[in-house]
Amino acid sequence: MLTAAGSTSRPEAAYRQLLSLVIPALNEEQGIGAVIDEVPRDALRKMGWDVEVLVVDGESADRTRDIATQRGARVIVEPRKGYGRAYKTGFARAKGDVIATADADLTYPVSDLPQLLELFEREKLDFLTTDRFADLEQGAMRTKHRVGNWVLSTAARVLFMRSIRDSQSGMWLLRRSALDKLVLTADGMPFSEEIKLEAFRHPALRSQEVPIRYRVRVGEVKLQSWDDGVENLVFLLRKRFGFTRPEADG
Ligand SMILES: Nc1nc2c(ncn2[C@@H]2O[C@H](COP(=O)(O)OP(=O)(O)OP(=O)(O)O)[C@@H](O)[C@H]2O)c(=O)[nH]1
Ligand SMILES: [Mg+2]
Repeated sequence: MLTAAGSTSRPEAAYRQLLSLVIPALNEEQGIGAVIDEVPRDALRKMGWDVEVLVVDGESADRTRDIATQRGARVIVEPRKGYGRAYKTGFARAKGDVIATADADLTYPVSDLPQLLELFEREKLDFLTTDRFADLEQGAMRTKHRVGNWVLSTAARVLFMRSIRDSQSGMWLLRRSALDKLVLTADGMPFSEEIKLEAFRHPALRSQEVPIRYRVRVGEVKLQSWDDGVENLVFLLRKRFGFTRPEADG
């Protein structure tokens, strides 16, 4: 439509899109409020994006759910354990055209969502993942975790021949239309590497990894370095050599 002045005017509502930020949370009362507050809603709104925040709570025993609700998030309770399980449930309930993810522990730069989304749209990506090694705040990743992440990322690169530097990063952007093309079987921590490998090796999807700042965690560490590391490695091998089967969904 042309205005009297001759410039193009857009009826705003017709061009608005929805971004869903999905956050899995298990006993994260120290971080969840600040993560939700960090969402740069005004900057995103100016870019034409509304935001819904979905917190997928694993029956936290602390105030996580209350705090998230008070901050305006939609809270979904998922009693079935697991990081991947939480994401599968969150993705199924998210309404956005694009889905973004982050932990509830303040490690990921949620305030950078406008820049990440701008790049995502400019490059017409279907999936964007982030590389935490590019800018690690001091103390953000203990040596043990850094070595483990390096081993897992290298194994993923070698086994799948994809140039992913950080196979364990938990901040992604995903176009809803790409979701159906990804075979996501993992219920636990391996979900993180699985979603990247699925996206990067799909011939019809455009995927990219971009550097981010990774910050020191608030709240209690849940990761069991050794158990989770081994589970991730076994998962990689099984996925590479064809032994994974989709776990019950719903
Ligand atoms: N709903 C749900 N959330 C979970 C579960 N396990 C972990 N989470 C959440 O998933 C996110 C990632 O888990 P983290 O413990 O931070 O794992 P990590 O980032 O690899 O490890 P850190 O370096 O300690 O942060 C956090 O927001 C957790 O609260 C679960 O079983 N259910
Ligand atoms: Mg974390």
